[in-house]
Amino acid sequence: MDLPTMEDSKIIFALDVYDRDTGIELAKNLADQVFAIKVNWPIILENGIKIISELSKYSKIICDFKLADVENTDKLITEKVAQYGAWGIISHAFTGIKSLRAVVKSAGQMKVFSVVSMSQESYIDNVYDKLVDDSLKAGVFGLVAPANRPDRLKKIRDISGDIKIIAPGVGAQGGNIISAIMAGADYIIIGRSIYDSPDPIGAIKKFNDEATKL
Ligand code: O7M
Repeated sequence: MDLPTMEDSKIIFALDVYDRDTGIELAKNLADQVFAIKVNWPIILENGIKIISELSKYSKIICDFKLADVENTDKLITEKVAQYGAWGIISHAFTGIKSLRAVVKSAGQMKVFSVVSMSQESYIDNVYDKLVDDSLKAGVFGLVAPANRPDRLKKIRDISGDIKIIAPGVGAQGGNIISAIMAGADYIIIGRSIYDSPDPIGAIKKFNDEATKL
């Protein structure tokens, strides 16, 4: 089935809601304005993993489970997620190359993204270059790096070649879409500024307009 997803949008919508009906409604209405939809634990904990298959009818779904365990556990989780039709899965990188390789190997058709730096200060700030290196060696499809820390994002772009970078932190966390794209982000992850807006479609359209001005 052809998904209505807009291939030239630079927005990945972070669907951080609990409620199934709200989530489905947002996915249906926004799918043709976004590159993909990212789901995190809130909607899974409330509704179970089958919600991934339901949401996949409307858009490419990236499962942001920030895997951070030993290789066998990461493998078990990744294989399970792959059964529900997700387009992508997100892993932490700080657990090391063994775990990252296990995720890549068990992901099947899913694209793997690894977190190499966060939108708030964290202990991985000191090792982002090693995390990029391990991620590239493990063969991930893309990296997660902060849109609201453009200097950091630029450093990550500079050592990452042309691998895809998806970047959270625009809007509610203070980041700006234009500086993030200029610093090297391919896609911008946005949640609250869209789903908390009285007009989520209008909010996404504004972000799309901003992004395509460049
Ligand atoms: O726009 P927001 O702040 O409402 O949502 C941002 C989303 O990006 C939300 O789903 C977070 O879990 C996620 N995120 C961060 O905010 N910071 C990070 O460092 C990493 C992520 C993320 O997406 O990791 C994969």
